[in-house]
Amino acid sequence: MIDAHILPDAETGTVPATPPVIRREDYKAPDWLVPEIALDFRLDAERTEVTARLYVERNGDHDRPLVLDGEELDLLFASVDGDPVEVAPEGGRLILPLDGAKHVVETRVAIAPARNSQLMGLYASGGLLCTQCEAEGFRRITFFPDRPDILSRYAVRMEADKTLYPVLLSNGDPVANGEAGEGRHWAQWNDPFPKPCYLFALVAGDLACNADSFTTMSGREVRLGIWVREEDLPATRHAMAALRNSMAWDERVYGREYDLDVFNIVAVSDFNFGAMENKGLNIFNSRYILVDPDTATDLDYDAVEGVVAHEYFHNWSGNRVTCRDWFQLSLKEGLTVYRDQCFSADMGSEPVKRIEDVRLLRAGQFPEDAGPLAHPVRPESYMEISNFYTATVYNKGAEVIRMMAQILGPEGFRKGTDLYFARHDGQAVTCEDFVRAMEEGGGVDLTQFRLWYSQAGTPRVAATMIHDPEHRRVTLTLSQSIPDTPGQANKKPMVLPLRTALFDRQSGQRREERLLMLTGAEQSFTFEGMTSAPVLSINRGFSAPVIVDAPRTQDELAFLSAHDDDPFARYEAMQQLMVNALTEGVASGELETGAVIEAIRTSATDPSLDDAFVAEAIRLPSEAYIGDQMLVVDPQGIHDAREAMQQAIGAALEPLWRDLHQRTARPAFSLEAGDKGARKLRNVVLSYIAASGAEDAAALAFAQFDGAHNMTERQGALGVLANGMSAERERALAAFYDRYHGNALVLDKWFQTQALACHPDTVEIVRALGRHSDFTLTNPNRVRSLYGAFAANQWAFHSGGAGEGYRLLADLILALDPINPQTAARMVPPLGRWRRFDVERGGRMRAELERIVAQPKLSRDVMEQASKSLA
Ligand code: 0A1
Ligand code: ZN
Repeated sequence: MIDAHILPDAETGTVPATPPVIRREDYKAPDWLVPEIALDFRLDAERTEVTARLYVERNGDHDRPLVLDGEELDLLFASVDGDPVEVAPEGGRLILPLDGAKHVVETRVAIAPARNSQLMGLYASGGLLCTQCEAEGFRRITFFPDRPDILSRYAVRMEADKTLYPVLLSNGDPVANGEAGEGRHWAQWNDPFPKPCYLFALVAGDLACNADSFTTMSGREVRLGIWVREEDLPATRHAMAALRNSMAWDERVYGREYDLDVFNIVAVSDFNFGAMENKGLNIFNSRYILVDPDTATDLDYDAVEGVVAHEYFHNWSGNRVTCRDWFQLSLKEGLTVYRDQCFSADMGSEPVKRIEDVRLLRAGQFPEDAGPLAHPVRPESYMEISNFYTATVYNKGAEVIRMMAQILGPEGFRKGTDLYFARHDGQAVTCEDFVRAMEEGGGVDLTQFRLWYSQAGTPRVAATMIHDPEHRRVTLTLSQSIPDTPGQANKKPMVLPLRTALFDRQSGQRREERLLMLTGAEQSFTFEGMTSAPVLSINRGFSAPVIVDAPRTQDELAFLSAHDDDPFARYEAMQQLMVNALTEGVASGELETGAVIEAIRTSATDPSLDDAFVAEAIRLPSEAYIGDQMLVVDPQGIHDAREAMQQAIGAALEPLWRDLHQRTARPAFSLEAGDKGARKLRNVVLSYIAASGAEDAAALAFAQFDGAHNMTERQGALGVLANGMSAERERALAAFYDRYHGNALVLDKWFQTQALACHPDTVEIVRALGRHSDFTLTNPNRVRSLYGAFAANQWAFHSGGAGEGYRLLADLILALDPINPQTAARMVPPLGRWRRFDVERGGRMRAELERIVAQPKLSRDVMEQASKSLA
């Protein structure tokens, strides 16, 4: 069958230069509904036959045919109401004129899972057969109207070789199984909940199960299973605990109970994204399930907890209430990310979680919102929906929900979500439906707030403060502006909830905290009873996802970094202090280090702060973040300034670092919060010792590497060594490889650490690693661990005078595109940032994008990203 991501033009048979654009405003309700579907799989990696019986019903009064989507399907047979029909797919789709109101349409197709390198539809991964259908993968399994507003009840029968595939799983509840002769067996699964086809899933393989159970709030017993290779069973314990905690949390916080008798999770090695919330059968990238102290860092443990929760929470926010069309993706993703963020905050440290989430937003979403791929949380159009699983839809979408929760308050927000779930259970709905439920449940008017869904770009807030000693009054004037983004100019002022407080400089006391609602282009707020000019603490807790320009001296920022009682604001003051020193250092060539060193000393010696927070507070902002604050990014200048700052901090406070390095050592591993915090701080401290230039630094790092009883400290030390040029660097990398090369997830870390290194030869090292016998284009984790990390390494990626880094990435994109277009497309945005760099670098980046779009058989995925990046 034709390859639908390069769909030939129906008239000419040529590949269109740019793929067609799908628009939100063109949404039409489906012509035909499919309330029931029966699927029968004869599974085989080389050739699987799929028989689908669709019970279709005409939707409304019309005479349009039934149109079934299909992609790379070999049609073997079709019938309508039992009568065979002669029909050939047109542009991949099957078009069937039907007379009556209800019909039974049956098709049989053949597909080839073993040759499915896109990892969409039914594919083979490490001896397993598994599926990925979101967003439009179901059409690669069978002919079906592949859109999320068609909800069907699924009955699934699978038959497969009993030795190769002893375990057969699908959505819903298992109802029967048996022998099929000739060494084959079968299983039947029925899912009583109508669902869109993107939530369909099937897994067949030789899997072992970590089995547990959970009693729901109404007393129902749910069987839980995490299915992995036998040898990986011990590494599923943390995921199981996270699942049980998520189930209890969703009952307690949102009143949401699980609804089936079984809940299964399967871990697979080859997966395009993180995980997938298929009804009752979540499928995970194994990196978000398998953790043990020897192979996983604390960040990995936290990611497992967060992603398990995320997928579980989708059972309500996504599955029971789903999306009408893909423009509404943030309806389920923004809400579910917000839910998983709150869950993780409850399981660990709320301030540290908030800092991590904001760092992620600033690293991934702010640049997206400021570049050629900027789009609203609810996009208006797309060429390939896979390209819209973005930081904007997910993370900015979560910030939008967080702001609503803040405006409504906890009770109002809960009333809003209760109303949303009750009103729309079993429906496919829109972001607008969600906002309306919030308005009604919370009793607020969100008319202007809706702009958060439609206007792209990160709002900027400028603050000025005037103190009038005579009237003991402070006037805070705030103005907002929203930058133009592709296709959007002259934007309207938005609703910006800004938690703000004023601090008395003398006493160190907080005078007042208010939630200021900035809704106009400019507004003034007054604070009475202020005898002296206070220090402004604004956007506390990062209450709005905006950039604030508030003129505060380094001295005031140092004051806030030591005295603000909002932990996020305290962290933020420190970051701003560091950013100011670094950007001024880049501009003037003279780095002022004193204020930063003193502020770091204050935080690092403050006994009231926990280690995890201190680790966040004292870390320098990344090179990329510093670049984001500049008009034109100067990768070399930033690198030099940051290294010099790191060195100055390392040297000035060396005794403190050595003391902390010892104090944070632990005799044994535990996941207890204090121990996790100690490990986090220990790694930051080690990097300062290394930066100090101390002679024994490499030896100390190697000792940490070699003696570590956990991966957090081992990888932390490896990262520190990888940045340098010591003999220990090579020894550690070789030892790490020898010890872990049999474990794919840890080997990813070996690739990633080298690609992230601040080392003058990183481009060459990455090029060589791309040819390493353990490197493969067919595994997305491996590709991301090498090239994704490299493109995020600002200094290395932009260093080569002739644009070597850009060429390396573009070569990768072109080589990967025919194998896995989704993963290839996700590598394009770093090149699309060309406007942020000097003319020479920008020109070279553009040239690579032009080389990409000139490629004759480009996928729709890469074509969209590369052509938009050039515009
Ligand atoms: N809905 C999933 C993300 C996801 C989307 C597409 C995929 O296809 C390759 C896979 C996963 C989530 O939010 O977790
Ligand atoms: Zn999700």
